[in-house]
Amino acid sequence: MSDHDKLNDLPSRRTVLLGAATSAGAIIATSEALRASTAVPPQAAGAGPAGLINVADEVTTPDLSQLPRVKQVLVAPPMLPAHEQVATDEPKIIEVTMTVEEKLVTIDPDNGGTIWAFTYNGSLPGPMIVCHEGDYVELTLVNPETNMLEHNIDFHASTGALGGGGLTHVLPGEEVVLRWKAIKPGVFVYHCAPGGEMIPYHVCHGMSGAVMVLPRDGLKDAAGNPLRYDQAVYIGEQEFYLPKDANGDYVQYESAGEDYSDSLDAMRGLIPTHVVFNGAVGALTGDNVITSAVGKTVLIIHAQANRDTRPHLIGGHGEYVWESGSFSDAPQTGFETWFIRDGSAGAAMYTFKQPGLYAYLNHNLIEAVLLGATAHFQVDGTWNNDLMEQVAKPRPIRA
Ligand SMILES: [Cu+2]
Repeated sequence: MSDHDKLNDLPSRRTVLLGAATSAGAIIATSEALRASTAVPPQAAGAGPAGLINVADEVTTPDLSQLPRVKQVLVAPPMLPAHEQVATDEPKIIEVTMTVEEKLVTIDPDNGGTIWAFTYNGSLPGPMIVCHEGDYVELTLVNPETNMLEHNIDFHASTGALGGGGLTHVLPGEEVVLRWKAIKPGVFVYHCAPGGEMIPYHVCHGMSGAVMVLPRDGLKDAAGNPLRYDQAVYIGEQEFYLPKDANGDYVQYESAGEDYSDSLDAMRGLIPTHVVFNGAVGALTGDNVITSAVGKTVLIIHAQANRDTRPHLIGGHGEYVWESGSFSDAPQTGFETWFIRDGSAGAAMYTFKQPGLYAYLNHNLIEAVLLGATAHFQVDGTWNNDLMEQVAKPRPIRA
């Protein structure tokens, strides 16, 4: 099929959204499947929780009118929003806004790999939300009229209603407001989950992010001693399955959703073309290197919504690791490589002891080196020969 034919075969946005039966591409078929499979009305929030399947008739409504409200300004990874490690006040309602942007993103600058990504606030992955246990997160999720597809959000940090997925379906031109209480401290994934095949399609187009729920009194080791960080870094690992043409070149598409059928075919093979940190090969290396210094303690939050990964800091260690992401549990210590299960986030803390370049990567080295899952830390400081010294430079072998 030529590009021209492809375009002519694309359904209009309205028919896509309504799932109308037309001559149609795969998106329409899936949109219909979506409506049938989710069994959750898109406007559930407007009708109240009772509009959902299997929700109790009786609703307990708390009085939150006395709680302070704070707007959290979200930022793109690897940054985190400004936050306190130890809460200095009582629980509050944290207001955040995320706008869905469907946008053409370059995943692989060297080889022409692009994707019409689905993003929260335009970044891959979506921005991190930070709160404390007992706070409420109140999200306004905006799906602008200019978008093509329906989206929602499933917060693994939340409790009930498909993680909010059942209450947050928004069509282009709609917004929805969801509030959930952070009762579980830890780091967690969030992701889009519109239903059926659209779930992996959206997640594998970048639509995931992370939440950090800190204990009110901050992080602690197994003995209860405080653990504090000087800097926090948010690594969102995502894998992509970019369709290729008969020549092995990445296919370029004209609009969001046009790659639907090709993408599902590529995903069924379970072999990603790219495994990257923060949206692109090289997003955290070279000019984008993360800087630190000897003596600084860094907390690295690593999220992966769809695939297992094995973070490793070359030249350093996971001194404290919350491998499951739960801050209810004491961190384990002394990891060489740790494991992040798909659909979860974990956190590791390390204090730099030696200057130089550190690679932080997925220690499946094929994924790190050939597919992109590598970040770099450039650490300033004074070299300590007690820890390591090149005793003799490379020289001819002596007899
Ligand atoms: Cu989505």
